[in-house]
Amino acid sequence: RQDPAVTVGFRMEGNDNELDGTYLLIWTTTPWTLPSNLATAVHPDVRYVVVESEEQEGKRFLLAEARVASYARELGEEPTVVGHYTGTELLGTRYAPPFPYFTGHENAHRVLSADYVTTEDGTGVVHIAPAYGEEDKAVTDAVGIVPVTPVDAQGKFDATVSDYAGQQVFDANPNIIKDLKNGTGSAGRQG
Ligand code: VAL
Repeated sequence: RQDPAVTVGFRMEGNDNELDGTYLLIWTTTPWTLPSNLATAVHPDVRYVVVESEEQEGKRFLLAEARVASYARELGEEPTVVGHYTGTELLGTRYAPPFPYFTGHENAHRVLSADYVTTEDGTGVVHIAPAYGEEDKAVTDAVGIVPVTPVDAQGKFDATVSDYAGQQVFDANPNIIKDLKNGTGSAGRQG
């Protein structure tokens, strides 16, 4: 079965700088891994921008400069660029996870560096769930983040992920997408 791709904004906070309140845009083809998010990754040499979007009620979003045009439908044809960063400048930035199940997990929910991040698709920012991706795990191992594994041997969420407990991950996908859309973080895009 195929997973639907989705773009989601993670709210940056706790940085005491101008990035707080901006939504870090990630793109993933496995929405069911979002409850297990423990980090995000950028490429150190990629150029990122913060854009302010009238289409999104003046909210600010961070993504690779090279990917802004691909999001014209959601962010507008020419969203106002309010900040420029290299990936390196973003390293260590904190954000709130998309779901609250693993809030406070040690060393988690920061922007990390990964050389495999590209600007070929998505946003140039990778959602990291180490239990469900080999490359993801290498990145979190390097900074001492212990993976979380809230899916049982039958492919169902366990009680840790209370809202979807007992749901098969592929059945949970549409529910997760719907819940993220109702929150403030989503850029409201599928595909
Ligand atoms: N990093 C992958 C993704 O963005 C998974 C394995 C979490 O879909």
